[in-house]
Amino acid sequence: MSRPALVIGFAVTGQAAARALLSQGWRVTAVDDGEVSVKMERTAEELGVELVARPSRARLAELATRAELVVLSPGVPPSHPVFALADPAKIVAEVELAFSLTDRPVLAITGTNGKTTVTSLVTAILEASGRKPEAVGNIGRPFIEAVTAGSASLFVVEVSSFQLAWTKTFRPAVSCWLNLAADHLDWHAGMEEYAEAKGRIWANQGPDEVAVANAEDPVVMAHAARARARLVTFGRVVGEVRRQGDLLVSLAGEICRVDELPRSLPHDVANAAAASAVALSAGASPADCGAALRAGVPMRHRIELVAEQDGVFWYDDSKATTPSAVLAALVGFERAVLIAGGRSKGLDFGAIVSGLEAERSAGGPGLGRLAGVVAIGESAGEVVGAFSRAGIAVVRAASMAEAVEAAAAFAEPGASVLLSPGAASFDWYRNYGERGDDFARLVRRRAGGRPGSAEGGARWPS
Ligand code: UMA
Repeated sequence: MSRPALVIGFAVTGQAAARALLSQGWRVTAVDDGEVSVKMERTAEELGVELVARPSRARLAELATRAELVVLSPGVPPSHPVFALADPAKIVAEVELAFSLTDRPVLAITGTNGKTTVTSLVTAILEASGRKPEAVGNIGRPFIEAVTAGSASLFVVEVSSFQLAWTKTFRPAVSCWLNLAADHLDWHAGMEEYAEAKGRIWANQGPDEVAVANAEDPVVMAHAARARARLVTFGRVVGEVRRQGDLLVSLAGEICRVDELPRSLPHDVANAAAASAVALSAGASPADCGAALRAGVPMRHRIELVAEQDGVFWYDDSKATTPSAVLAALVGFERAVLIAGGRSKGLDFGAIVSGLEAERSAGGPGLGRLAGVVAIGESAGEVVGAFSRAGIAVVRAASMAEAVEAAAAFAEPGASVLLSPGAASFDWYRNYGERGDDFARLVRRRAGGRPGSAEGGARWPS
């Protein structure tokens, strides 16, 4: 008789976890608290999974008590009733289950901003070094699917705080924590709990493993001091891998010239240094790092030029779902119209204003970078409040089409329009990709179908 497992959430990860469990001989029941589509029902039926839609507490209690293993999808919040109903020893995050099923090396990347970029860069560097890595996790393909159905020789896992919060044995060969800024405060109880969750990326490592930390982030470094793994640091100007004059350097030697990177905004340099620190720790050479970093990796929805019309450049930065990511993007523009807002994650848009004010105090253009702001989505009111208090012209738009028109009205020739929402997309869209695609489609239609020069390669601000 096969042992019963319960999967919480039956979308991308839940379905992959169910497949993996079935292949290991488990009997799988899945619950989903959201809208269960016909497609989900059909998948469950094909797999032989019992799918329970929106279970009552009593039904969930029955399933949780019966199950010998409870597997969490990454998006299951700490407030989910299963935590009160199941034996904590039986609860496992998908990332941990996947880790337990492979003996191939695992490298893990977490952080508030830049995770996907660094995961992609590390993968590209390892490819340049002749390895066969696969980028998995938050970036797209569930880790659990790749370990059971892939042929990679090692995994580069982009892992969110949601997943790390529940790990007990996750012990990557190299674990990197990029940075910490406010995010997911709708999910975590506060910044401290959010940082604790991220810090778990090092919790189970020992002296044979490597902890890669951002030397310029005090919270990251405070947690790194507690790590038992060998510490490797990176930063824009401080750390073992860092910028030194015109060069990106490491203790193992010179990596490349900074002006050889496809773009060299401060956060690009930090990401390149982080990716090099991880890849060097996993056996790549400085030359491998240089080769991959010079080539860059195409990143959709991250300050991606979608069109140029009448001297105005239109950029899709839909991936920026935190105010800190918006700020990192804005400092790359001399003059921009910002389109911001969406589903709130409990974050403060005022952080963009205070970040620009701080830049002004340090001699930069600061708020002068903003030609205007268009507020969208559920948090439009918060966006209006934050920017109008700072004396910036703000208008509200009720749809993306309206937002594009409003931004065009603000934009003088030579300026850029930047969709960089600083919030989640789920108020108007299914995900940030769909939001960016809709923006790009509307912009291109307005520009008469003339694509931006980014389509054949990157064209970046400054
Ligand atoms: N669900 C429940 N109960 C809950 C919460 C969710 O039943 O309390 C159900 C939903 O109704 C839905 C399913 O669970 O049917 C969704 O599961 P999920 O939210 O874990 O999402 P997946 O589709 O499995 O996608 C996840 C990651 N999503 C999250 O972490 C929220 C994807 O990251 C990842 O690409 C995918 O696994 C493959 O590994 C996306 C993301 O938004 C990009 N990540 C967050 C971010 O980047 O900020 C962390």
